[in-house]
Amino acid sequence: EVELQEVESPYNSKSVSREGRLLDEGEEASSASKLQAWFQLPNGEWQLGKINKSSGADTVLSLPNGQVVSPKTETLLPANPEILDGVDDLMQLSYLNEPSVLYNLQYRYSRDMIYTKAGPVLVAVNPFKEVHLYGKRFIERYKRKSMDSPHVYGIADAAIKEMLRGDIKVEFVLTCRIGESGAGKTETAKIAMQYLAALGGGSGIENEILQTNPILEAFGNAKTLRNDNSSRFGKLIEIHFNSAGKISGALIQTCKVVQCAVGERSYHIFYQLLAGASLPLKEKLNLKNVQDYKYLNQSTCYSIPGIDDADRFRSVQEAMNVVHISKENQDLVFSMLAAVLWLGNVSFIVIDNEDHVELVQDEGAQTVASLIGCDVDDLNLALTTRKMKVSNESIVQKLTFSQALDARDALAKSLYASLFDWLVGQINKSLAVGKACTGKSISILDIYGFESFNKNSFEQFCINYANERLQQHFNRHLFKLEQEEYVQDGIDWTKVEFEDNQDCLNLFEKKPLGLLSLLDEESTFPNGTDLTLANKLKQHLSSNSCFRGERGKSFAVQHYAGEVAYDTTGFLEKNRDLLHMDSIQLLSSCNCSLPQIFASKMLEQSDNMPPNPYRTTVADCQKLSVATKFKGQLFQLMQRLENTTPHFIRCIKPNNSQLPSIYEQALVLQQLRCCGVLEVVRISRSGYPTRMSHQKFAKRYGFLLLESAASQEPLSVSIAILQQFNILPDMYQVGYTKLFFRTGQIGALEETRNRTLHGILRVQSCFRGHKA
Ligand code: AOV
Ligand code: MG
Repeated sequence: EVELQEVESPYNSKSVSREGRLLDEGEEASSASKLQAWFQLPNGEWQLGKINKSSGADTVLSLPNGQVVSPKTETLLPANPEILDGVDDLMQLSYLNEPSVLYNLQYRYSRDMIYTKAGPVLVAVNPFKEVHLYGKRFIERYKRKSMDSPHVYGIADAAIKEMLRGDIKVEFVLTCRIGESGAGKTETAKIAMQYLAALGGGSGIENEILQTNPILEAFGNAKTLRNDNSSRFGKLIEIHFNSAGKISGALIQTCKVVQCAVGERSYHIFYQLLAGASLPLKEKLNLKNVQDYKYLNQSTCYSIPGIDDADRFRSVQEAMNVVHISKENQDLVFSMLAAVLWLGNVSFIVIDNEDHVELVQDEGAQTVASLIGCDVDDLNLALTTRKMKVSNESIVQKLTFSQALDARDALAKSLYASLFDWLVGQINKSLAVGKACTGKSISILDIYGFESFNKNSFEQFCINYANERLQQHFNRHLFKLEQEEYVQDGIDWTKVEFEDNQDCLNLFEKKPLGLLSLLDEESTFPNGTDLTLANKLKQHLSSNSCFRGERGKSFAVQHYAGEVAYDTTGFLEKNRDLLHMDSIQLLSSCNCSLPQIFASKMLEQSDNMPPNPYRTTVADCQKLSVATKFKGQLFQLMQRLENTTPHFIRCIKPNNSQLPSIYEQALVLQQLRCCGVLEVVRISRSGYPTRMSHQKFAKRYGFLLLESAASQEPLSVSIAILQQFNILPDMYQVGYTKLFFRTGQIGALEETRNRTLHGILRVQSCFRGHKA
């Protein structure tokens, strides 16, 4: 058990009140022990100043650059004494104001101590450079407990121990605000996996688990403006252990909503394939240069500095071998990738004055047909016509130019999405836990965090909804855990209420008048448009305090992390995600196994659909809307989270340039606020953050007693100390095993103890001097 020791400065109890009164009126700080305070510059940055003089309303302080300022005292915030610089746990800070927290993280960051505890949460600040904190040597130290500074390894170790003790599932949750994406969630998840693999390894399956990373990253990550390796999917990996604590298997669940944006590099695997395919493979797939593919040449970015795509391709192939994806299947995977690329080059010509089109039977169309195993004519029919049933009669409707382009892009997208799901399925088969399942597992969740851009669309809408759900999970657990300890130790405790985001969740989920229901309803109306959707939302939801209608097609939601304005442009189309029955039928008629498998999966999904009024009817194929499907996946994920003991790691991005050693206060602060780190610490502290067992307390302070206690029982001694020092009853609680103190209470005791010890030492040394 970790005891939270509070280090207190002698000043705290007297000179600096919590309200920010820095000195007693008229008092001057002695030059030897100048008090410090936070002074805010006009640009918002906080600077640590030394107080020269304070006369109540005004304070004179000197800034680090020598400048002397005299602001109103009330504009200053108290700073922690130097002895608290860079503490391991923010809980130990006497003053938990924002500049103090920022300073503490920065102090550590500049010394490559990128991990800091915030009570029960681990904060990780992205170093954007190699830090020497990982690998065998460090794993060994955390395993032997010879090192205990905050670290992912430490959390992973606690999780393993916890799991082995009982048969609970343990969970890591790696979340952060990724409006500034690139905070380090995926890297952190890999570091945690490294530790689990090292401790639970032996059978070789740990290597298979580690090798899933390069595969999933190649197919699911892309370079974006914010992160060269941005995850475009959410992932939960459940690692199972046998009763001896060794890894027995794993299960991966993914949750996908984000599409690569035009103008950014697409998924890594396309570039890797083009750069790294062997000559025979290139020939077989008719591969050209990156510039030759429309889906890739919309962006000017073809490479990532410092990354060799060809080299990465070989790593992906090796990883596929490790997870037992056969050579034949690997070839099929690459064929599907090439088919997607070539689909982008498929074009149409208008054949009549009604804008109806026909496929251009060029190299693009022919290559697609041969890669997926169908006739070019069938491809033409699937992309340029639509079979419809009108009162039991089949009719064929010709598509217009733009409808045909949409059909083509939808086919490419669903081929790629199916391929990704199929790969995850293959990996899961290979890592299957099987009969040896003991129920002991540790899961790692690496999901996209809260996003807020200048323009927010359907993707952000889904991502932020997911984050509301996760935030609720975070709140419930942290505040529950903390309070459980009080209850266990039998202290009198009135529950602390915490910031609840239930209202926002209701705004999304309420039926029939919530954001998701209304979106689905509008998606089923043939005449629904983004504007009618926006109007409908405004009409029904304006009374909700988390909702605000905006001009035109926009609306805003008050999220836990701040208000986000969404533009409904494209919402209906993205939510309907039209893949026509004609395309599915085309895939099932292909003489290539993967398209057939994909098609039957799609049909299965539409067959297994529960009765749901919010279905979109597309030709003959009924599909769940994207938002409803996403909600379903999210609920499954949350259900699994609910049955676990979570450990949270919050990743923070210190700058937007992906550069080391740059710490932007405002950016960090924004993220700390969004992910509620300060609240967690604050709530933890509003309780009784300092805890000491009766024994320890009696031993530490017992010698200060003027009159010996009634009994030598630690509890009696403790009570006698509390009485002698006049500690007010509402400042502490006596538990069955421990004493619980509010912040700031141990300070005075420590001061007396130090003074007394100091005095004793002086007397002793005098005494020794005499003897000599
Ligand atoms: P993300 O997962 O949080 O973004 P990543 O984990 O991909 O962010 O991290 C982004 C980059 O930061 C990595 O590619 C590394 O260069 C660097 N980095 C992160 N953590 C470390 C570390 N511990 N040591 C060294 N470098 C690190 V996104 O997936 O975009 O939200 O959707
Ligand atoms: Mg990531």
